[in-house]
Amino acid sequence: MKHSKKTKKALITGITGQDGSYLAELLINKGYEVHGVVRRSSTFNRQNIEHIFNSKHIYSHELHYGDMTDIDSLMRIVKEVQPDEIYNLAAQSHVRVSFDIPFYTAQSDAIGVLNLLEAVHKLEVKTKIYQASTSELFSGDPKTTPQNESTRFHPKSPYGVAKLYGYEIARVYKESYGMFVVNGILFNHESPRRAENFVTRKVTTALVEIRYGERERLLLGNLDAKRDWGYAPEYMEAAWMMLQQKVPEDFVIATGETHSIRELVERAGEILGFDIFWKGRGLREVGIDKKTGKIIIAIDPGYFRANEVPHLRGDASKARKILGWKPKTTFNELVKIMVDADLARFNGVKG
Ligand code: NAP
Ligand code: G4F
Repeated sequence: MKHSKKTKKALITGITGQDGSYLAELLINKGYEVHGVVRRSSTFNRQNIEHIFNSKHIYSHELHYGDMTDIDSLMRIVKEVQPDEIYNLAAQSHVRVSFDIPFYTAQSDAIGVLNLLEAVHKLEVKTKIYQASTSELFSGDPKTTPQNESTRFHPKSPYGVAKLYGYEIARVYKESYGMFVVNGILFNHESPRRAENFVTRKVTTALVEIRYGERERLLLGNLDAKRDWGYAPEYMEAAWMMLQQKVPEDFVIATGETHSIRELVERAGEILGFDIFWKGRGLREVGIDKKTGKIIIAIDPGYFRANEVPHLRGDASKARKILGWKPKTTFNELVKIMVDADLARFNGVKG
């Protein structure tokens, strides 16, 4: 890939993840030279970015081995790339898993942010930095919805607390050293590239398999939790917009709509021709397909969390006003996009 001298350079940590892959596409389309931090793993996990970097060539010039927990690697990469913009998307991003590995989550999601900020500060590289903050900073108490940039933080998980440190240390480096650092407080955003252990993708992949007789049942945790789900590529556009501002400011990015896990299951089921009704309560609740009378959803307490954020609904009016950003894809459209993609994948494999 040849690049002119004036081409802007971006460095994306977490480039192999859902958001990183969409952001890389977006920036390349805008004419950026895009670099990414990748981790070494024993099995190749670059399916989200293979089409961008042809990354089977392990020594791609744009992909740099590093880790958020290893400041030495971050200093080497920042020094070599000299980026105009850094998007810090890398994180142990699973809330439930953060209860199992709280120390590692703190290392990657809290100290990792400090490592990156300190690398940029020490190297005196003039760059703008985007920090991937989250609606998991909020308590999710229904009395505090909709949540905006002024809503009090009260995280409920090791993940949320680690991200709160990332949020605050980003602010401290901005205020102390005049660095351009912004926090994007993004509410849940999903896509066909979402990993299968997040609830949206878990539901869409499982219901497709049930529909085709490949499995009998989907086991879920808390069906009552409510989330504000948007479409991931649109949220990465917002992240880019935040770094194009003259003054660094934090923004909430959300749709303003909220839906329960139960509604998510019903909507995905409807697209696949199921007519699901619910029976029983608590751990005994089941989802039954009216047409066949079969139980296709059941509860597994293993998917419950030690502490839950029950109700998220964001207020993105600041982003609408200052960035001119607003969501385009509705909840129903999002679920349809994801079910259709899983159907295509399923039929591709089978066909
Ligand atoms: P994701 O799909 O889980 O991707 C996470 C990325 O971080 C992967 O590329 C992963 O690399 C990398 N990573 C994890 N630990 C790392 C470490 N120690 N060093 C270097 N890289 C590491 O997450 P996502 O959904 O794209 O989310 C992107 C960011 O936004 C995350 O920080 C997440 O916490 C935050 N966020 C997400 C949402 C959402 O709804 N998606 C909402 C708010 C905030 P491997 O591929 O090697 O594992
Ligand atoms: O899909 P989830 O695992 O996403 P969660 O916990 O909201 O976190 C995601 O969004 C955050 C932004 O708010 C990000 F910061 C974070 O990185 C991640 O991307 O769970 C959504 C809801 C939860 O209330 C959970 O208890 O679904 C509920 N749920 C019910 N059954 C389940 C399941 N979640 C998962 N993963 N698996 C279940 O079986």
